[in-house]
Amino acid sequence: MKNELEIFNEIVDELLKIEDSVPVAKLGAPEEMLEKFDISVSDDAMSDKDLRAVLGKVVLNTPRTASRSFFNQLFGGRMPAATLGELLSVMLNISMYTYKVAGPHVGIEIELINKICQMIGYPAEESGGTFAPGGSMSNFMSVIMARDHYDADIKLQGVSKKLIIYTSAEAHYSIAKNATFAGIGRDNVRYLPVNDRGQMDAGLLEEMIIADRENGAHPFLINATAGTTVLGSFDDIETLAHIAKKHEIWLHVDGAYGGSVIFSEKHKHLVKGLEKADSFSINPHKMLGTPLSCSMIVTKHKKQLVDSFSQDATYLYQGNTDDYNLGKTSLQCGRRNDAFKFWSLWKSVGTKGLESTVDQLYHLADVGREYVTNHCDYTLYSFEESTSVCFNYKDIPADKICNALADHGKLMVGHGSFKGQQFVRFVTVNSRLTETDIVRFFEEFEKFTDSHIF
Ligand code: ABU
Repeated sequence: MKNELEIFNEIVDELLKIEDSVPVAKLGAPEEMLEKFDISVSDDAMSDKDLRAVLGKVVLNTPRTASRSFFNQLFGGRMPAATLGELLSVMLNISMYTYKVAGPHVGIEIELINKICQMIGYPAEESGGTFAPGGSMSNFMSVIMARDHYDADIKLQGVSKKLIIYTSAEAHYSIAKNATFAGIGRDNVRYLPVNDRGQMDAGLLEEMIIADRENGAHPFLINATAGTTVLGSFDDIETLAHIAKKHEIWLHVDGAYGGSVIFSEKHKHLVKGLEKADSFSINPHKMLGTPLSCSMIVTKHKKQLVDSFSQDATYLYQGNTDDYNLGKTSLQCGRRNDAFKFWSLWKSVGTKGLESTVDQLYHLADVGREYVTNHCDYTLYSFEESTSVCFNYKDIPADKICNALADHGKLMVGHGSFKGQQFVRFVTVNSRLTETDIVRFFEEFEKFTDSHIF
């Protein structure tokens, strides 16, 4: 590996330099880009020199998500200690299903799960969780647990009832996909309207549940969102928990984007009532700067997690109690180690450091919102207590500006829409940025937009 590690260091050195000097890689059209490299794999081996050249070229032409000009998706930046943990995980190449092959990493994963459960106020003895390959799959696990909790026979017999999921019109798109995967059907997801701030209108929820029951359907899951993908809005968990309890329906809180507020004294009120939810998902790869993917789901019904996901396999589970064989509560069989990088970060900065990260992201969003409200060419569409700053500039269509910015290698920022209004969605999820970077974004944005015809 010595040679490969040298190549790694050389390429990473180049990457770090170029991230600073040219923060956005000019992509061009896919066909054009793919012609730049010899992408094909062939029968013959390649020399180390040629391999190094092609690897370097690919890396340097890849979108620079850790740069100071990337505001495009709900992740970004590179927390050093988390990256170190990830690199070591790659070297170790373990699979998280058994203690026998994962050793201390089993304890590390359990520690993180227990800590999150404790922070949100789940009872220690009955709670549990796992790492899933992304927020969509964490949400999927909540659907399966809720479904099996409603009717344990489904695990053996399959779905034969019209089961109903309730969520808001602003919920993540995985809810629809997961309804298909779980045998529920996309037509059986009820999308509740949202208020002007993007929060689920819980007033209609009870009526819908009662009507569905009267029509012979089976409401089994309410999916709340803590941080919607566009506005970053938080549903009112307390109210939803009350309805869920009254009607004996599983409540899941999708905190993939905003769930990290649990680390912040200042912002955790946004998930008030979270301890009453049956399950909760959180993506440290979003607000906490941990490399993709790092997603966790925790539940206060560990028994349900085991019932829904355990399956014996004598060729795999050989020795040690199931408490240490994490494959008994996971979605997949072979499972990469997503815990170590988050643990490495947490160890390095402490809970207080993670709190500072969350507070810094909200502060950067305040700086962005303030800029927008103080400059008359802008219209603001998002609200405080969100790390998404949604705006339009001089009424120019947001998609046109965002695409042109990327095509010209200037800035990476995306667009979204809410209630039919399209806008730029600028997200502050890279905590290594400063106020200066936020102001610089707007200045570059204006300079570019004003010098182009849209
Ligand atoms: N869950 C991924 C959302 C991606 C985005 O809105 O940027």
